[in-house]
Amino acid sequence: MALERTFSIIKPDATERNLTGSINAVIEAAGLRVVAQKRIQLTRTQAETFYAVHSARPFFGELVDFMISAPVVVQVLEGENAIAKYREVMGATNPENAAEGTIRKLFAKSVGENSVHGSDSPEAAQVEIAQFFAGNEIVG
Ligand code: RTP
Ligand code: MG
Repeated sequence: MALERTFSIIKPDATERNLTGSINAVIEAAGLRVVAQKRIQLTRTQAETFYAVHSARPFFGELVDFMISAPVVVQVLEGENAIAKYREVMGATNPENAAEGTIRKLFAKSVGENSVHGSDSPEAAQVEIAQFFAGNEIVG
């Protein structure tokens, strides 16, 4: 099976609690490789663009406020079946429903402040990676 890439964000609730390394340890233990990574402060416009698909949802304003409330770590992860594998490693959106050992079960605070984002399709991965990384910033 070919190597695949997915886009990840370590969200503000996790960076605030100094959990970047702990989350990366779970990612790496699952066989995914961090091939690009940077810590940034999202602007409101960047957060709105990133979550534009949810702009009509009642939680959109709260989501954008949360995503700009502290720095995030944006990442590209590479591995076999990386998109589906990372969704599995993240766990369910609501940590109350997340399986044991998943990042959200281990670290998430709530359905909103749930520690990580991962792309949900190859099309989304491509768009999301391109929003934050130039090709020469990704080293596989
Ligand atoms: P993500 O896009 O961040 O990887 O999360 P996801 O696919 O598991 O969940 P999605 O349905 O795409 O929702 C995006 C993010 O919006 C926040 N959310 N808040 N208050 C709420 O009911 C609610 N529902 C979703 C979460 O931060 C979720 O990850
Ligand atoms: Mg999503």
